[in-house]
Amino acid sequence: MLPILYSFRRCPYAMRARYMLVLLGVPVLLREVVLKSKPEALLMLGGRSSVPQLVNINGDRYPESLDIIFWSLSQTTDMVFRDQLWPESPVTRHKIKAWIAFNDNRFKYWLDRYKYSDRYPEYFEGYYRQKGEVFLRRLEARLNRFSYLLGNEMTLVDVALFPFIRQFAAVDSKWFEESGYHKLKLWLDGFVTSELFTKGVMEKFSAWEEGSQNIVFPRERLE
Ligand SMILES: N[C@@H](CCC(=O)N[C@@H](CS)C(=O)NCC(=O)O)C(=O)O
Repeated sequence: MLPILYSFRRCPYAMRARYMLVLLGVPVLLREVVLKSKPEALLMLGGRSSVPQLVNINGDRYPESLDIIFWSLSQTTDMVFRDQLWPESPVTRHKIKAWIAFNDNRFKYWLDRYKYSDRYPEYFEGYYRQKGEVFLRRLEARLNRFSYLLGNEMTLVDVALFPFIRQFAAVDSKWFEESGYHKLKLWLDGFVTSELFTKGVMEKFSAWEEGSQNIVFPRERLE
């Protein structure tokens, strides 16, 4: 028996959780959810029914992407890699949390408005994009100094943020391609063009329903 992960392929929160599972080779049973018709098994957990959510074999519940990310770290035996992704230093940990909080609370707000500007007619799409670009500029400045956001090695902050930047870039990919965020484009490409992402994290599965065959995720360890 393996833990169960409720996921939605295109959700950036679910994407970052799945990325960690693939990166660390931590297996779960994946249940692909259709947000408009969530399965009874997910609703029956009670409380929030957002995805991703993980329920381990003891019935412990991890209701947020970050909970799942930290759970996946607790499952790996590769201590060197674990320490790289989530370094011991309290200062670094504080920075990682602060960047993720800014992304999830502030940037996501403008990302949603930029992506669905027709639903927020108070302003034009360009206005929302400019608001989001405040964050893009900060990321670009970091990446002008290092290959990753906190140095020359990937940490949790890179994993947690890239699915949101991917979404922002995809709203108007021509604009993003032609923009001056050169380092950010390279950083994002490094994630989204990797086999780990295209074949592992983004593998397509049919919606889960009671009685569906178990899907072990990730299917295989991808380097
Ligand atoms: N803070 C949550 C956010 C998860 C979230 O908002 N997921 C969206 C899909 S991207 C969702 O499930 N929306 C439907 C709902 O909230 O019922 C996390 O980090 O996991």
